[in-house]
Amino acid sequence: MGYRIAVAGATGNVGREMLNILAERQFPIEEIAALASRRSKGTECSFGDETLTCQDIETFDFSGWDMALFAIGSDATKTYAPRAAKAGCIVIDNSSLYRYEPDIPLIVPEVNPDAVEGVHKRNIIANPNCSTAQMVVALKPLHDRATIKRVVVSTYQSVSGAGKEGMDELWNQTKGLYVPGQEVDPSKFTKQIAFNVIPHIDVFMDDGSTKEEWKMVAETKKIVDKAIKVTATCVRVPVFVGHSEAINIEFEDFLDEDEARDILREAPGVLVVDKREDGGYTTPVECVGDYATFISRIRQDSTIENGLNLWCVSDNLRKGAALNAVQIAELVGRRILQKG
Ligand code: 11C
Repeated sequence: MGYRIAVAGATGNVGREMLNILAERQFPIEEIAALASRRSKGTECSFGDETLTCQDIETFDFSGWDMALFAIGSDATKTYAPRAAKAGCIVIDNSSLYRYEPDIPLIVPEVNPDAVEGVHKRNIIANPNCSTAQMVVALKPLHDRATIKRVVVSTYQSVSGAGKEGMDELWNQTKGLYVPGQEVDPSKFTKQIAFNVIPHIDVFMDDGSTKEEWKMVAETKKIVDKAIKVTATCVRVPVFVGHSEAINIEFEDFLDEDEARDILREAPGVLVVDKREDGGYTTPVECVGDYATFISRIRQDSTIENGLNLWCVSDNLRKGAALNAVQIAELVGRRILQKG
């Protein structure tokens, strides 16, 4: 006995990873459908040893399907998610469209699994932004022990967060810088990304922050605790996959760095790599393809009363998107549908 699962956006960076991870984790599947826009209808994609042929999402009938994992962007989601939900199919949506609506659960299974009960209201569950997902996995166990008051985070986000076009731009621009006449102007990014960093992800807000920064604030509050104050600076870096974050945390109570390390070692979804020696920490290239959120450089911040610093790295296409969506599907299976 298994589930009938659809993956919408199966030809994109995140949709492909959703199929890979469903296969890797041997999700109990009775039938699987790969969906894409009409333009990609007929495109083949891999699901374990099988090859799936993409169907047109516009004409797909969601009735009788248990869950649909969406990775198609907010505009298309607005059209198709309500249709799927109305047909009785639970939508797990990777776009930002529904994340901030009070009657839509926003879930990181290691952090707020009980929120899944809220699925009954609209049949839709939102998946958080990649930079939030990895951060809250690290924050939650520390918050449970010492109550977080404030977080100051700076991100170093890979170009795959901007999709395949972002990855192509980094690749082509880097090559082009060495070949006279083949220079590549910025198009997906606002400035040169090759050998550069850009302190701008998503649109600007009225207060001068960017939407990416705003998302980290709003989503951390919704997932972990609305009392936590967060201030973020989000930066695009010339890395293909893997987001990194330097996180400074101020607690209500004192938390010793050794105890924090022990707590994080036991925390679900976390892998601590923290040796105070050359190479004793994780970098993005080492986290690609992994499920874990890696934590390194755990140390006291002696400039405030109860402060800690840490370095947090994860595969943004996996824990930041596809893996978290599949974990939500597993949670829905265990707690709501109970068919597997
Ligand atoms: C980036 N975090 O790195 C973004 C991508 O709200 O799901 C994911 C955007 C989102 O560009």
